[in-house]
Amino acid sequence: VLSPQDKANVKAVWEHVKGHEEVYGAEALYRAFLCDPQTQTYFAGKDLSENSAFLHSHGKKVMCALTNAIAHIDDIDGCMSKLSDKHAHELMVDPGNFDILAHHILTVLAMFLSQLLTCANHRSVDKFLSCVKNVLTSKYR
Ligand code: ZNH
Repeated sequence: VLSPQDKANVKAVWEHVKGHEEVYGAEALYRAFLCDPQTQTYFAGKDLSENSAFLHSHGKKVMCALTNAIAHIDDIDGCMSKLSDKHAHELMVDPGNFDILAHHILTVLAMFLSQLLTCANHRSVDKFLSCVKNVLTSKYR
């Protein structure tokens, strides 16, 4: 559960992510696909090479979904409900992959926003990404 302080920390960090969703998202996906090749299996037929159009468009979608979740941080469940259906019933992504992607998103935040990613902020964003994972994997049977 996110404390009021966690929510404030996540929002403070995300003020600096807004507007950069595409670049940060593409970098996080690129790293996930490179370091953890099993994540590629869900993207058969897509161009996953560095800076590909797909990495940019999909990275933007994923990060903008997080921006939206942070705008509705008291109702992450509600605002990600449709996305949760899609991941559970259509995409069927193994839940372990969410931890992998979260790790690479945090790495990218550390790269681009170094001083802002204090221990406290890192921990709060980590908790937030784990809430998102719980929502996106909650409808699995
Ligand atoms: Zn996911 C899709 C988000 C994780 C896989 N995604 C997607 C989208 C979004 C997202 C927004 C779009 C939708 C529509 O269009 O309708 N994701 C997300 C988030 C997360 C995720 C936020 C966390 C953080 N995913 C994930 C993972 C994986 C995935 C981990 C694996 C690895 N997704 C996916 C796929 C898809 C998606 C496969 C589809 C793509 C295409 O285009 O086809």
